[in-house]
Amino acid sequence: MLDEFFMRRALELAALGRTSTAPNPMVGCVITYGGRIIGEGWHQQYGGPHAEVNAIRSVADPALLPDATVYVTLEPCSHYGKTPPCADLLVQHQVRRVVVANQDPNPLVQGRGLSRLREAGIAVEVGLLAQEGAHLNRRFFTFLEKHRPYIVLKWAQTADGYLARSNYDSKWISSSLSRRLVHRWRAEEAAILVGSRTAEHDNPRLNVRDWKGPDPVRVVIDRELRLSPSLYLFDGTQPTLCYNTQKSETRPTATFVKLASEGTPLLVQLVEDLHQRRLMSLFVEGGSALLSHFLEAGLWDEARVFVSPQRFGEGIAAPVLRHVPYQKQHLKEDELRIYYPTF
Ligand code: AOF
Ligand code: ZN
Repeated sequence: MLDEFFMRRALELAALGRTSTAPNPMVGCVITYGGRIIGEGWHQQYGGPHAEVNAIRSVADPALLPDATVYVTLEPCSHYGKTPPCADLLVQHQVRRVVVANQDPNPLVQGRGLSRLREAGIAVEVGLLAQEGAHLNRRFFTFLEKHRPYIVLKWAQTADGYLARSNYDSKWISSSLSRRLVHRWRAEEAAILVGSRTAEHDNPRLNVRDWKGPDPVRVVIDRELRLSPSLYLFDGTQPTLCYNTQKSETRPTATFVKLASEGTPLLVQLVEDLHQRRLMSLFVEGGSALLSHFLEAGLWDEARVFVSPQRFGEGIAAPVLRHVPYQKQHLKEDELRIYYPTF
């Protein structure tokens, strides 16, 4: 019971790195002695010290460490990356016991951190709150295991299932509260994608304005390079990737990436390229055709759908997720449905 309590605290600490650790995982660490917390830390910043280092540093009396238990949400690393191995640090301090939620899928680690601790005579337990840990780091795990970004689809629809009116006017379907939440979500993903029709009709900025957090890399698909350079997307304020079938070229306003027009499906090529660029997650904001392509290709990990009480009676139909269970939340006027694929 106490173990679970401390691991929950470690997960809570890990989550503080939500917008600043990618493409690293979020990791939290709690150190206890005699059932009390004597140290805490988390991985705060990509490239910065790992959770265990921060937690050890926070301990006022290091003489207690040989009798301490360390709770860490991810297996302590065994490699020299931007920082020295955390497993070695815990061995040096001869801590008594280490409790871990998830094993690190990074090929440089993958169990080696755990063996190093065990070889040094430290008691090691793995798997406490593993589901919660895997959910927290679902982007990191998907990125390493599937070699593509974690894909979040998002749209807003009316109660009668429309995404937009027939003239593509889709402004103001969801409430202002829902739209603000979208800005928070944008800050949590590495990249944000729209199709060319949405880019043209909505002229979106795709940045984070109504929340505090980093702007994602903007991504647009424009096969024939027909989009106007005067769109906000090409204003040079944020890194922008424009996938097309015509040319590869780097400009101050955007990086153009040529994909093959035949063979491997375009979306598969796109997510493979994002993986190579180490963009760990992708937020897809529309339009309807693009969202449906991702759904049909089974290329998605989460769909967040706002359902507003409005009715349009006609228009562009929203994608349909048949027989996929969802979690429901109420947000002022709108209902938010979160779907996870069942395949
Ligand atoms: C840990 N504790 O807090 C984190 C770990 O380039 P580096 O040195 O920052 O290493 C990044 C890798 O280390 C990352 O891909 C993952 O495997 C592991 N992250 N490990 O022991 C931490 N953030
Ligand atoms: Zn480490």
